[in-house]
Amino acid sequence: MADEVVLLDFWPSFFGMRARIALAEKGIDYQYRDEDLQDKSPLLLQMNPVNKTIPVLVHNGKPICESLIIVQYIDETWKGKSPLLPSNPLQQAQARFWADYVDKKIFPSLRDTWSTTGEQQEAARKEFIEALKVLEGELGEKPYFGGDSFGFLDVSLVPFYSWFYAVEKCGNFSTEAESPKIIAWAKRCMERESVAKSLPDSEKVYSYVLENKKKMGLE
Ligand code: GS8
Repeated sequence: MADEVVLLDFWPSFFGMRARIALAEKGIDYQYRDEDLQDKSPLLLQMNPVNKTIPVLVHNGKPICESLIIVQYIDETWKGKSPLLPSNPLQQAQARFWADYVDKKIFPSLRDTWSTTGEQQEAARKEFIEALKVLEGELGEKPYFGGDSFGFLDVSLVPFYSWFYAVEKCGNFSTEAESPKIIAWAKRCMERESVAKSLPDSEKVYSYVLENKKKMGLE
C-alpha cells in the first residue's frame, strides 16, 4: 500500500517550509493542509497535543512533530534520493549544531526585528545581522553549508530568506549589504525547484507582516 503523507502547515511558516522542502527533495506526494492557527483543526490538536504547533507530518496516521525532527525523519525514511544529513557522525553533529543555532539566534532576532519597536527592535536587528555573519563564516566559500550538495542546514536556514524582505523593510537595513555571501547562497538554493516551490513570495510575506503589525497596534 502506498504511504499516506499529510503535512499540517501554515503558509508563512519557515518551520513548515523546512518540511515542504525536504518532501520535495525526496519527491514525496503528500496532502498539504493549511491550518488556521487562531482556530486549530481537531486533527492538529489530536496529532500534536503537546505543543499544538505546526508543522506536523502525519505518516500513515502517525504524527511527527517539530520541524528539524520532521526533516530528519523524512531523510531517514526516504533514504534513496537526495540525502540531506551527511553519513559521517561528526559532520551530522555539526549540521545539527548549526540548525539549532538557526533556531536559537536567527528565529528570535528575525521575529523581534519586525514585531517590536525602539531599543528592543534595534537590539534584535543587531543580533540578526551578527548571527547571519556567523553563518556566513561557517558557509565560507562553499556552495552549500555541507559542501557541494544541498543538505540539512540549507533546508533549515533557507526558509527564512522568504522573510528577509519584510524584515529589511521593518528594520530599515539591507541583508545583502551586511551579508552578501548569504544572499548569494540563498539565491543558489532558490534555483532548486524544491526550494522555489516551497517558499512564499516575499511581498506576500511582507503583507502578512504588515497585517500582523496592525493587529499588534504597531503601525
Ligand atoms: C516551532 C513551531 C512553531 O512555532 C518547530 O516546528 O520547529 N520549534 C517548532 N509553529 C508556530 C507557527 S510558525 O511560527 C505555531 O504553530 N504556532 C501556533 C501556536 O503557538 O499556537
